[in-house]
Amino acid sequence: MLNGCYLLGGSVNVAPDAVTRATQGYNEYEGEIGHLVDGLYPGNGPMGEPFIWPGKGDLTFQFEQLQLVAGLRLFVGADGGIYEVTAYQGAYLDEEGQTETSQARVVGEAVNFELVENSWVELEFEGPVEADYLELATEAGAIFYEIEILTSSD
Ligand SMILES: [Ca+2]
Repeated sequence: MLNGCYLLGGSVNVAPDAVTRATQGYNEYEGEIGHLVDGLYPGNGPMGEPFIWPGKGDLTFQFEQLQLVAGLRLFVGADGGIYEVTAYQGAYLDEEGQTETSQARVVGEAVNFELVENSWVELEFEGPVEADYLELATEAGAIFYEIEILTSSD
């Protein structure tokens, strides 16, 4: 279902360019969002610090302009889970810290059910989509070390 072939070839990580936020409210987290884009994760040298949701949560990524996004990959820790990403045009994080989608259009969705641990997990749209807002959701607790948002190089 998720072969990830084109994600690995010639794509560019734009996660450091995005405004990355966790939704607010009942989704408490531990660690810092900056840990997700510092380039450090287990296996590439220095261990890196995790970003942890004890319960569940949503992360959002906002771009100033539309980006052609192929998908997203996560380096997850010792807590395999199910991850879902939705790509929007026109969504934003409102003052309550929730994704506001009433004026938005969904342009892509991807889910990963592999439940792997201590590994990269890929979420790939059916094809690259033009999006200015991504929301990554988990249904349970999660440990993330790094997130890359991959553009299509074509
Ligand atoms: Ca990291």
